[in-house]
Amino acid sequence: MDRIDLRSDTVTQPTPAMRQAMAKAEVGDDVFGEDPSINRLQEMAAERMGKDAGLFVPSGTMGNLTAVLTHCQRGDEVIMGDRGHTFLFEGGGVSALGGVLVHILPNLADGSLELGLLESSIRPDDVHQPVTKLVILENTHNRCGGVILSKQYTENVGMFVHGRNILLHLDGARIFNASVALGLSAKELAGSSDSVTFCLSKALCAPVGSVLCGSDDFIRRARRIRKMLGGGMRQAGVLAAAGIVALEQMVDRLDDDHRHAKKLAEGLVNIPGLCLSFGMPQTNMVFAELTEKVTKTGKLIVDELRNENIFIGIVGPRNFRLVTHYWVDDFGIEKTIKAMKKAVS
Ligand code: TLP
Repeated sequence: MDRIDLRSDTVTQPTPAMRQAMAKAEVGDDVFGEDPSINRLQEMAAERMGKDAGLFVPSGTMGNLTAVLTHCQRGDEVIMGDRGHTFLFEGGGVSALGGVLVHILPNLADGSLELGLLESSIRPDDVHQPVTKLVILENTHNRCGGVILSKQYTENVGMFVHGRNILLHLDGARIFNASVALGLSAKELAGSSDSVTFCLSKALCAPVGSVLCGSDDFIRRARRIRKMLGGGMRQAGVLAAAGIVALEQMVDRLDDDHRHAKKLAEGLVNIPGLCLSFGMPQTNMVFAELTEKVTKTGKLIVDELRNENIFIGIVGPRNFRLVTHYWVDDFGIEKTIKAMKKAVS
């Protein structure tokens, strides 16, 4: 029986085209800057993001950490959302490894940070206080429901911070989901950021890797930080080769994942005992929770589904996350809805 794995789009396996490209990849020593496949991927990535240059990193976490450590000195402060991935799920790396203070603001339901609050959070030029150096936004916003930040909002924040000598980093792990859903290029969505990370190994199906993009000077400095973090890889062109296929073949099809997420949400919302935590999905994530009437725990429901070879994420005692991706088809969605109905009722 085929497994249906909706825990995350990080579970995606490389496609046959990726495996072929990996087998044939031309490689070199990337610490010397001599891996042709990595160089090509970095150029493609920079072009897609509208930046001068790109840097291949093993993970989204390392991409964000490298960005923060490149932009900030020890003792500087970075403002980010309280539901942001960098705050919740990156092991506190920016503080532990970079000595950077984290200043959190509440994420609004649409994933944004309120501009008035941002304004009042910026530190005055005062020797007692840390220097506000950077703001981080996330698009799509994972823990706000896979919601999309608009081009206009990101541009507004960019203008706002640049007018105050502050930089903007965009965690665009799933920026292509936002781009496809809005019908805008990733470049348009990342335009006002000083740096952007996007992931190849989520819905784009590559096995490993993210790319950090920014100005030539930023990437030159980021390369040194990546090396310091142990992320300088050697013949990693075998990985970049899959990333190139990801960019060439896997972006336009993300609409299918979004359609599947809607179908899944429509099915789940009709099950008595379940409701959607953040309304109908905008991209590939469905968050659902048990209503008070249900006596079973979330864990029990997850275990019952697992017995049917269906894997879903648990993100709270009664809260679930289901993420659609290339390896889940219409049949998988229908089967998941049926199994949920059985488990919840
Ligand atoms: N997110 C993972 C988990 O860590 C929660 C997931 O399953 O969604 N930024 C965002 C917005 C992310 O969602 C993730 C991964 C990352 C960065 C980190 O990427 P990796 O896992 O490559 O370090």
